[in-house]
Amino acid sequence: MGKITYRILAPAVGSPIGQEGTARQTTSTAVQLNGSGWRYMSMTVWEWFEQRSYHHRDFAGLGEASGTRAERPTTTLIFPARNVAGTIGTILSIVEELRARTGLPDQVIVIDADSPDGTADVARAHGAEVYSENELMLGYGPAQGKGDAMWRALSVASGDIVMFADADTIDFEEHFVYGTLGPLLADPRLQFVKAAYRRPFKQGEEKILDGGGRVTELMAKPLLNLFYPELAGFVQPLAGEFAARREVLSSVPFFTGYGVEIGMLIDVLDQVGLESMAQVDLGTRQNRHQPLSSLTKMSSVVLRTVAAREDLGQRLDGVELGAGLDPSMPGLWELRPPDTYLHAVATDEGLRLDEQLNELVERPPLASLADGNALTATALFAPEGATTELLRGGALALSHACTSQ
Ligand SMILES: Nc1nc2c(ncn2[C@@H]2O[C@H](COP(=O)(O)OP(=O)(O)O)[C@@H](O)[C@H]2O)c(=O)[nH]1
Ligand SMILES: [Mg+2]
Repeated sequence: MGKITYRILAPAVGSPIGQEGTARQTTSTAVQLNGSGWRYMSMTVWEWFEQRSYHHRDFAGLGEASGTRAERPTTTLIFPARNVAGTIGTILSIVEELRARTGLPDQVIVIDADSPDGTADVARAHGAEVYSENELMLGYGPAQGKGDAMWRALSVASGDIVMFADADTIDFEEHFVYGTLGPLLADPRLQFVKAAYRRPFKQGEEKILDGGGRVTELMAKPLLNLFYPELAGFVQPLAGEFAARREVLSSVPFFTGYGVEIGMLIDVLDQVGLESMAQVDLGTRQNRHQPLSSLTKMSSVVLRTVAAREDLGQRLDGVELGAGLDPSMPGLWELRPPDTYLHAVATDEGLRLDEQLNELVERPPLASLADGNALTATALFAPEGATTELLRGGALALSHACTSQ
């Protein structure tokens, strides 16, 4: 398990969906072996990229006011929000303007992390349906990060199509909404659409055009190339802006923290196949940057999410690695429990080893719950008791930091 074999079987049969352009002559239908067995692909990554990449301009008609509203599936837009009082108001105003003019989206939800900066009040003042992430799916206890908030919000989403979007976007525009929903509204065969965009990196006045998205470039894309090459055509595989039919979102599990995006991409691929997935170019998106010290943790979560899907966790749990070793010697996880991320840093006060609890938790598909508040969360690599303290003869000071991400 986990080992990938990639074989070419037969000519491709993928059919273009409303996209112009010449399909590149290249490798054809392939089959892939991964943790869940052989998987058939009806199109290659090149064909997918050609045929399933849209531009928001393709759907500009959705942004135009129309007296007679066409019959179409209903839509919900969900914003996970933690301390975004500075951006959520503007974003919601833009969405409301679009909604008043076009009826899109039908429902706007803000799922707030009980943010101390007053995010919920700002969102309410702008007419959104606001929930505390800790008040939904109460049986699961306090929410554990972005993915958990998204999963809980899905339980109150009424749209046939549900879209998520980050709420820390500085340059949000209405085409983010109709552009992402557009392919799903236009073609009933599509099930899932991910946003694509350029990500500038901005520090003070300095702006580097494609300097953002560091976790995406340095962790997610290399991982997908290695383990899920079908998904290598996604320009922003970790984008928080994506939409899917509600049944699809309800049929996949959600990782609770920052593993949610990559985990969902993998699980949706498994559910609906590459030909039912698409991406849409939204132009440029500028968001709030996190410090490198946070991105290293985020990268670790992305890596462990893929490892979980590839069943690498079991191989890393020490059983295989420890096989044949002297049982009186400390096991691997006595040195480093799988839920901890050890981050060694140099500081003005000397070298420091930070230990972070990084629990990888998966929420079950909503559709699998008879009662929305059932209590069956699955903890992967569950930690055993408190984290271990490591002191190296006083040379390294140990500091503990627990985060849910
Ligand atoms: N409700 C909720 N929202 C969160 C949480 N963590 C992040 N978010 C929101 O999710 C979106 C993306 O998160 P962010 O930290 O910016 O991730 P990044 O853009 O991938 O670096 C933003 O709107 C955040 O405010 C959380 O724990 N709970
Ligand atoms: Mg962000």
